[in-house]
Amino acid sequence: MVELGGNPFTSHIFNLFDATGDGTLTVDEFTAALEYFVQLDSEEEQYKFAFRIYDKDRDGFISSEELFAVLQTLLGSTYPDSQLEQVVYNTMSEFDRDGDSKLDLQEFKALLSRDDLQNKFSLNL
Ligand SMILES: [Ca+2]
Ligand SMILES: [Ca+2]
Repeated sequence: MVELGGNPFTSHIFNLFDATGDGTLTVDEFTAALEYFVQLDSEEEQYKFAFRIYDKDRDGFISSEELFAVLQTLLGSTYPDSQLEQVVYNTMSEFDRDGDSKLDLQEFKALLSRDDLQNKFSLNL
């Protein structure tokens, strides 16, 4: 049983993953969600699915705050906020190609296409 805190990201991810709707996320539900993700037909579908998880206000962009929120949920128990902020900063510096301080789907794809980052971002799911 995975218990997550009461922040907005939590309810968002519950809506996506909490099959029983009981407000908690079982390991089975989490595994099922990940299997669904892996089995999505095309790479394009996988990217869009992942993008939806990060883009919690659904404005079509991943902001620094949204990226940080995901990292904190996934890695917050392992790494201090200061380190996660550094990851967000480095990520934005490298992948925000048009300089609007947000990642669009194309920029996000470039991010996920990097093998080392893919491991970093998905390892602890
Ligand atoms: Ca957004
Ligand atoms: Ca951008």
